[in-house]
Amino acid sequence: MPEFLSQANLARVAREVKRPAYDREAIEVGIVHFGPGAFHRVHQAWFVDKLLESDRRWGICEVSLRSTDVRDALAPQDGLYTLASLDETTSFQIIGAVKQTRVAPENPRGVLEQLTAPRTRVVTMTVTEKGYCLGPDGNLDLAHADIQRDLQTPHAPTSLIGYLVETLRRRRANAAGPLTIISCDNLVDNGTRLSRAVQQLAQVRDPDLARWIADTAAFPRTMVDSITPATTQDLRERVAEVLGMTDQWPVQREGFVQWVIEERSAGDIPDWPSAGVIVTSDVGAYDRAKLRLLNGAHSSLAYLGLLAGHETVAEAMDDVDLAAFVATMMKRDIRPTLAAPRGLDLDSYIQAILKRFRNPAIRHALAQIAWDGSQKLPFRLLGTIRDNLQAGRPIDRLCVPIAAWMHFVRRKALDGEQVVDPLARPLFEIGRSCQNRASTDLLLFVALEQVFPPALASNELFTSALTQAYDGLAAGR
Ligand code: CS2
Repeated sequence: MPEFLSQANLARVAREVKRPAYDREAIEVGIVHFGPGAFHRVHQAWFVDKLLESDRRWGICEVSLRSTDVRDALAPQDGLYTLASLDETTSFQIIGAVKQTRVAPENPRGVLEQLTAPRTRVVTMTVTEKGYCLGPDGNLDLAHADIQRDLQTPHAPTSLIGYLVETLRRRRANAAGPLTIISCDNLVDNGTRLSRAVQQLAQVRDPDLARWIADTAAFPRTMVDSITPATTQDLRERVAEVLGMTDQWPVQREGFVQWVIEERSAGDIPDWPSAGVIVTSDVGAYDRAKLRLLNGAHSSLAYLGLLAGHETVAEAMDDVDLAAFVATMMKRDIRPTLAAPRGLDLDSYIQAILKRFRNPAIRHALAQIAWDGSQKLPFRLLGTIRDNLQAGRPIDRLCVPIAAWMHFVRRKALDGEQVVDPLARPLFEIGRSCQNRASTDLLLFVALEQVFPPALASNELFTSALTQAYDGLAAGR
């Protein structure tokens, strides 16, 4: 029988692997996190692991809104897992910050109990763009099926927003103390959007509650960054060898990791800077620079790279023409839309990102980045296109990855496959109707109001640049 990673086996883990430098028994839960995916576990949980070395009040209770997978993997391991940092140097570390993982549909009461406990003072989340149930105008989509359900049974919520509103209502009733609620998703102005969505649901339930939330809760904006390829069988085997025992769900990331949080809180919060988190009033500039440069380039490499037959980001970067195209787009088309955050030189930032994309120690699948294009493109590329149109700057290059996404959808449909995306169904139908010509296909795509705001969809400069890009790619193959 192979040994499993667990609290009891921790002392037997190979010496070179870093272990929690604190007494796990003494940790209290102070943070509830929604969305216990790999990104959370390599990023926020890693920062909290450091924090716990000096302050034991901030252990994490993870909440999954749907899947039982992470809980099933981590519960037998007492919440312990391995983080592999793969870069110029390689290191392995056991993270001990996760005290428990709960699955909301199985145990909604337990989740609400934890959220309303006076010791819980911070709620964080990585639920991806679609988890916020926002409509195309950035407001809460009150017609969304989950939000409708939360309006019908507000005391037994389903969605993230439903949970937050119900939590705040109960905390108010029980005088459980204020909450700082931190979105860690790649959305422009994530905290502002989250705050608005919570306000809007609360307003429908009880305007008094909405006012109280506005007065007492804090929703700082954040920028999160660390490239995190999904866990593979290879990683599991490598970790087992290094540890000398089995870890059911190790996670991996590059060496670089950054978390910037807006200086805004309600009540007690961790001493974030002591764990290496940057706390600033200037988060918007970081956020925009990262989303537009890194994520915009990532999505571009994903769709163009897949069309060219590449599998990973590093492979796409080895394609000299593709790498040059993306670098030029970053420097000439994206950079002019950005104000540099204090202390960050944008030219060096671009070079550093390109170097990170070339990291030979990780295999980051383009197919993973291609997920959820309908949700990601508005933040990553369409905002830049809008700004350039307004400023009279060219948008031709920026339309190429948008056209590549359309071809990606078309090709998948041709193979009879749906893309991974909340709009998978309509995209499949559109893809099937495509004829590989802009004159017939573009209209089908730009009619998707969730992706293309009407003002952009009807902009002639946009449609003509997109036409050229789409037909150019169609002619290419
Ligand atoms: C990637 C991001 O999967 C994706 O869409 O662009 O997850 C990216 O790796 C992170 O935002 C980097 O911080």
